[in-house]
Amino acid sequence: MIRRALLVGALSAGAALGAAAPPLPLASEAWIPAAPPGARMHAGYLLVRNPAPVAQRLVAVGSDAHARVELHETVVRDGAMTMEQRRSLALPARGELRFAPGGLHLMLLEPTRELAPGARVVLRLRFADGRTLSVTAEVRDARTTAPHHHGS
Ligand SMILES: [Cu+2]
Repeated sequence: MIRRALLVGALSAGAALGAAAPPLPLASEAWIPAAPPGARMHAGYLLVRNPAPVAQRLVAVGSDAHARVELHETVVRDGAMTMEQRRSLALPARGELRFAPGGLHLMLLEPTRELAPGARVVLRLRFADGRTLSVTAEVRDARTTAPHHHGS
């Protein structure tokens, strides 16, 4: 009886270990609108998908071309468009997190090298469970790839 109980215990520990490591989220469509030379910040856009049946949480992003990265959301407050920082973002089970112009974006601050169109930047996403995911973003001329809502 004791031997059987131990075996059941070992099996459930194994199942718990498996459940703790769901498939890693997938990142794609990563791009950075080119900014004027000398710009001190860039926006970053991408799509993050979660194939797992459990929710994830994006807690930090790093860039190989910026000193720091913040998670921002563009919102309208008192009739004015403004950006708010998010400390982390929920990634629903089997859902997605879309960073796109006018909404969620990465705020890439203090570039450490010049980013002309065509340049590549490696973004590293870190999740609440400690796992990380890297994706390469291409710098693109924003005027030809996305509608610009500031006019002119
Ligand atoms: Cu921002």
